[in-house]
Amino acid sequence: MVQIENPSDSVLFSQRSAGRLRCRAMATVCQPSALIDTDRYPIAVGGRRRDDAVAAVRSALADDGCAVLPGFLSATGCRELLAEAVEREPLAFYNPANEANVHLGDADPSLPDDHPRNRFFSRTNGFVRADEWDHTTHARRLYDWQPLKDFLQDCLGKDELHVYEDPVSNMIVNVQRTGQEFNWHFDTNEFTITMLLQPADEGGLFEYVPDLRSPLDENEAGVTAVLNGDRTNVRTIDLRPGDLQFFLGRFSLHRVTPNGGAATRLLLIMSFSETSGSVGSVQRTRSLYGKVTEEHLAAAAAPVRADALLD
Ligand SMILES: O=C(O)CCC(=O)C(=O)O
Repeated sequence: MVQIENPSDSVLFSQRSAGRLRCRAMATVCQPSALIDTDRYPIAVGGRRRDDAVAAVRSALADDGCAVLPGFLSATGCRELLAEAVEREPLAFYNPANEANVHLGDADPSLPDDHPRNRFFSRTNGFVRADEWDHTTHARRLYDWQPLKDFLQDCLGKDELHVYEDPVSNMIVNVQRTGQEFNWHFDTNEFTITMLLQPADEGGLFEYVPDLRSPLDENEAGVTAVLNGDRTNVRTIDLRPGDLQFFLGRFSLHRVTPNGGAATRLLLIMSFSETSGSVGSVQRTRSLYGKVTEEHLAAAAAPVRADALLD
């Protein structure tokens, strides 16, 4: 049942339950706040519980580059965001190459064969692109909701936070069907915000190695050790549906282990940026999402980057 908070907010939307289309009807989309468990996380109002959540995230991020607010989404949020993801899951793009290096980029034949850049591992997950979510969807309305952005900005301790302007990848769903995996890699963004919508029955775990590289050092030896199976600093998180995860993926190597169960793992990823106007590189965007736009081609001529790290 869709919760109605503001009758003036009527839009057309499609509703699905457990993967089956129920109806397409004139309905009222709930307010973004109804997608969040605001009793537990009253993010739109000041006060101690909001301050405590902000402090908990900051402390966890400073400790190891990852923080989780369990049960951030309400039951309505879990249901509606999952329904939208299930509806779009068949549209996910899978790169036929099926393998990638830690930069999700090209090999470099001028480097040795055992350099991380030249080591390719299975990457079989897919992504539902941002342009599959129009402004009427619950996910897009939540992404654009100012109180969420303000809360995330406070949690991340940033002076400014902008919605990532990449029209192909700013809000996506990572799709991992049975047997699919996402190899060890770094992100282009300093931080990533995720919400698990549907876990794998088995496997599909998020693993990471905190702070493995820094803005001034790719730490190729450390990356090579992890690729060779060194698990000394590997941490594993078993996320639950509705959890909100903050993750400093530009510096922490991370992966999602193979999905060993029958259920498709679905994870909503929202990207934000400290600078306005940044978009992904042409190579990475094409490889991950299967398409680039005029914005990507224009940005390639004048890139906006905070550091000189490879992607
Ligand atoms: O699916 C996940 O938990 C993480 C996805 C991820 O690593 C990424 O999008 O960079």
